[in-house]
Amino acid sequence: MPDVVALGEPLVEFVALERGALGEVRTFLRGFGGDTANFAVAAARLGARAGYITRVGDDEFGRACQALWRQEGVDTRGVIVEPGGTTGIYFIALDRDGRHTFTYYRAGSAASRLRPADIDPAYLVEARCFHTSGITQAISEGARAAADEAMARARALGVTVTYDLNVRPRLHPVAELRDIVDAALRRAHIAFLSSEDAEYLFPGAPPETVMEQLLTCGPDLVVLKRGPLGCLVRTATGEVVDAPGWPVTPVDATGAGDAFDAAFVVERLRGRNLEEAARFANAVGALTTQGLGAIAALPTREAVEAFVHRREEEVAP
Ligand code: KDG
Repeated sequence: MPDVVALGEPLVEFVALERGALGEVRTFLRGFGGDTANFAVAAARLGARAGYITRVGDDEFGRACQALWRQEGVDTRGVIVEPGGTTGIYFIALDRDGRHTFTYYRAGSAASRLRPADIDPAYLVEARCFHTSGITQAISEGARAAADEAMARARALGVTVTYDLNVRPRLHPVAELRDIVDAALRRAHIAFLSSEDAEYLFPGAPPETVMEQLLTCGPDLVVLKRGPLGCLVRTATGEVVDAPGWPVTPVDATGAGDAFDAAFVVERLRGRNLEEAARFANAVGALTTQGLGAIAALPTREAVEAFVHRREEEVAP
């Protein structure tokens, strides 16, 4: 029975192996991504029982995704295989500083045909945490309805609901996004967002203001991911945690935010306090930037513990 269940769209990933404009690149590394799929695999690698709800095509890429989840121990009872459907793909172009640009080929994908009837309450009720994202809400009307329905159902069933705004400006105009986020935050217990998400939604606003604003919609806590600076956590009861990042030289930050979310959730489910969960999640985020692509770079619990131990020894007198 999964402890954490995620809902959204998996993507097959092609990371450019040469720096520069996508149109110029000749060689790519095939991997896997999709923010909520990254979350599910990250949780599994950290030792949680994870499950995934989605639709994939009965194409080569849909089969490859399913093989990956089986290999990673992610429960696939919530995966619907759509006859004649296609599985979305995306390309990652990297500039010289490791900054990435995504190009998607996902319109009309099997996952974009997700709908509320795909959510089985009997599956949700087994979980301790349900996770979805702004990307899931952005891919189609049906997927948004499925995400909204699943969040409402999970909450009513007493399951902790976590939601990452994961703003992708190309998928959402900002005006529409504010309403969607407000509604999602009324259903979520924990909201995650990045500094880029905050800047898009509340241009120029300081982090505290953004977090307070989001808390007024109803979540118990908001986590602001600040990349190398670490993260800020604020609760509805006024607790604040500022957990510094772990300095690393990034190769590709794709998936780091999703891995952070999974780590934070898994650590909370293991009974860690906010500070411990934030510190561990920062380490997981940092390690995920050390390899190319989203899922390929997700660390195991052993790798995170070894990293933290090494860093602690380096600073010990
Ligand atoms: O967070 C990483 C994801 O953005 C990436 O894996 C691709 O899901 C993706 C998206 O829609 O951008």
